[in-house]
Amino acid sequence: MTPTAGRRDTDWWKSAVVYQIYPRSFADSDGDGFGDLGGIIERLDHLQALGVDVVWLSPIYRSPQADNGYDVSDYRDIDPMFGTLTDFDTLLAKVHELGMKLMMDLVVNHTSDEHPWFVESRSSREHPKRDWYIWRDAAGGAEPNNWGSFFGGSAWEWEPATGQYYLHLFDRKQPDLNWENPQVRKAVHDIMRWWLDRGVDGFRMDVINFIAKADGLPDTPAVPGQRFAIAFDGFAHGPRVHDYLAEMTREVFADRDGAFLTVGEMPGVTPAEARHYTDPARGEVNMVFQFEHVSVDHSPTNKFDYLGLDRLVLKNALYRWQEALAETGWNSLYWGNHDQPRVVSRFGDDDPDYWAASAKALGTVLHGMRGTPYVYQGEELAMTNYPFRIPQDHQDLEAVNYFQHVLELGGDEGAAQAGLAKISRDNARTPMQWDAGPNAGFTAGVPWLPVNPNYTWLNAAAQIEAPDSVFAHYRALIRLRHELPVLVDGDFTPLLAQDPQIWAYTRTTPHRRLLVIANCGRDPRVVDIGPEWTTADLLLANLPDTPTTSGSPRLQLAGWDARIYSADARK
Ligand code: TEU
Repeated sequence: MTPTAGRRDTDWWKSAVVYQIYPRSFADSDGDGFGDLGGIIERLDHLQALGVDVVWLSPIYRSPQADNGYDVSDYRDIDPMFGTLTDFDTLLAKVHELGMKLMMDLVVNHTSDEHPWFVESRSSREHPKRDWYIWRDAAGGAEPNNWGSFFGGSAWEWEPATGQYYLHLFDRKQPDLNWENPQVRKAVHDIMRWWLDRGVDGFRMDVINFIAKADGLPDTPAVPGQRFAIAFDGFAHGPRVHDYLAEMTREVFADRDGAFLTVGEMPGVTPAEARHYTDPARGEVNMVFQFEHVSVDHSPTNKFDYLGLDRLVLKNALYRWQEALAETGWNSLYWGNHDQPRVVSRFGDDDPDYWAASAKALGTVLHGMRGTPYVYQGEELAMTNYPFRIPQDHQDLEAVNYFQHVLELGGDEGAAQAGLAKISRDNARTPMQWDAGPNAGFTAGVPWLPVNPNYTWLNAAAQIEAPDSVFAHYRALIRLRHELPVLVDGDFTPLLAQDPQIWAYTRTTPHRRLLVIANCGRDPRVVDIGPEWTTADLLLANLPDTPTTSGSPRLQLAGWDARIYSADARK
């Protein structure tokens, strides 16, 4: 929690580690089966023990919960499921007391259809708020264009009462706001200021690269066999998105003292665009969440079509971003979140023999890179995917809609079920596993989503004190980031770039050089790392009995062996 010495206040987030809480699944204090703010307050010691700097809360605003809170009906209140504004103030004060910061999730590409703005907007074509959303006439008796919703079907919903369609890139209960209307932008700035006045330290902005739609809302190229297609060319990085973000910075942050963090979630963002978004001179956001490395194992047009993992593609996706933002901009580093399957099951090896080592190895290669690392709740324990048996085990609307769609089309149910089990967002949303007691210590009631049955041995209580646990390894990685400026500022240089199994790279400043190396596979490997590392110190290893210095230019790496070596750069 001590920012790296000498760092300017304004970019404190470069040496920070962020922990994401999905409140619904973190800890339940009142026994209703849903996590809540009281539960988070009771578990802050866990975050303190881990040593993270920032807590990011997935949405806790008042919401009908069609998309678990990513459908907001009141931006200035807490959903009763999570508690009250008073609970929020208590939580914020405690987070600050412990020396951490708190980042809110800002969901403003769309609102809930139950938000008063939309209720007014849909009430008549003449209402002043009509233009706050995106309404269009039918085109030849059908949808205005061929844009598909991320959650299946058309992105347009017909409103018989006023005879027009409205746009929703996500669920029909999540209508898109019209950012071209300056009143909409001002309303968003007001919300942000309201939360900053309350004391929050920043915002993670949901799909913020979707807020500016292409002029005229043109059709997107058709995908064979599909009536509707995801129209990235029509809504991602639209004409005025950079203006809107720069305006937001000016309006919300410019005249405010303090150190804030802004992160833009940006599906489909390219490195070149990310350089623009995160160039400090442009004043847009501090960093973005890119999606390249979490898209490598499924079809680009159907995320439930699992294609298998090519480790070289995965590695090079992340390396490419390291190199692209080396001079300008800043990376966020993440393996998982509430939308992605569990990383140890997805990119690691959740067989009991390799589960811990692979989770630690993945943590090592991610936390060794240049950027701000994010830890998604339970990742520090190496929580795994859920053993789904039947399609009805999934609650997420994305999964439910998808299976329904496959049934309607008479598609391959078995393949759909297998894809859901691997990729469904519910994998990451099962309750946090605190201990081996009933419901893993998550709730005294009935959990809203079943606890993963492996909680009997995979839980926080079993790991916090154990010196060789995954938790202990993550704690060590976080401590290193705080202690070593080279992890924050050092240049990144890949080694063995064409080797799919070995992840190796150096980080260098004029004073120090680090070697991060991991064998991401079960087979042992011997790797030549060059004579300059023979006298290096071993800083961190994930397997017992790793030699304290490398000693030889050839490293013998066991399956999922991961190490960080350090050397004086002047020697
Ligand atoms: O996600 C945006 C997004 O594009 C995907 O990651 C999404 O989760 C979906 O899987 C696409 O197939 C953000 C939120 O993180 C997500 O939870 C919300 O459902 C979504 O926006 C809408 O607010």
